[in-house]
Amino acid sequence: MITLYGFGAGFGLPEISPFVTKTEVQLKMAGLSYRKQRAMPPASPKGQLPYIEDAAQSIADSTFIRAHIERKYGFDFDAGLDLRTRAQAWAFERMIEHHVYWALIGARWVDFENFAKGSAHFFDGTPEHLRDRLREDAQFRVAENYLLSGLGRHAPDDDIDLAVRSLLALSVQLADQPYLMGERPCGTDATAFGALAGILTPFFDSKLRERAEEFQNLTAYVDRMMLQYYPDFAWKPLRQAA
Ligand SMILES: N[C@@H](CCC(=O)N[C@@H](CS)C(=O)NCC(=O)O)C(=O)O
Repeated sequence: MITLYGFGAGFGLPEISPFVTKTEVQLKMAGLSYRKQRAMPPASPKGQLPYIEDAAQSIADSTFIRAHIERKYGFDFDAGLDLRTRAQAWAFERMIEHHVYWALIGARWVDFENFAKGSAHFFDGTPEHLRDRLREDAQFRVAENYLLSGLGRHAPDDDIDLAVRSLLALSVQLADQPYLMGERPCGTDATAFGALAGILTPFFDSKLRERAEEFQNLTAYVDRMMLQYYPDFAWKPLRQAA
């Protein structure tokens, strides 16, 4: 059986990491049974989560895991899509992973209040005399990556404006379809769901979340996908809880 290594539930989400969520949803889409185990990034062959173990193989990186599933289990995540639509799905995935994701990271890690209530707790189990230092180092490293992503170089709120343009592109593409590329879920739906749910979780207050909530087809999409792939999870976006 496949073992999926991820962070686990938290921050009002069934899985903290958008990339682990992508892989978990793709395992569900492919109908493969798996067990899930908590891990931290240094345990992964590429230093990031997710990674999986499948028989004697260890595979890291959500896109390589997808390729492994397609090759080994003969499951085509984009079945029914023609070549042009597959190319578009790939382009949307790159936009989500290399642009929208970094806006989410900015809101979670660079914003001090959100960091304190969220990712800072990753270090709760570390020796007390090292804890603050480890937290600071980790936040500094992520803030540096945010800068290198390009988004972190802009004036406050300009980064959000740019990210919202990508959310608009997703919203326009989704339109009133059930899934991004039409009537059936495809591989990129797992990616979009992971990132959008990560932004929309009410656990964090952010301008990014507020702006994302304005796209009603995206919020409804996340609600639908949550119900479909995590039916037992108590998803409580604020707009419903109110
Ligand atoms: N390209 C990777 C990205 C994975 C990724 O960024 N994972 C984050 C968690 S969401 C991580 O492990 N970050 C720790 C680090 O970069 O040190 C994938 O698709 O799996």
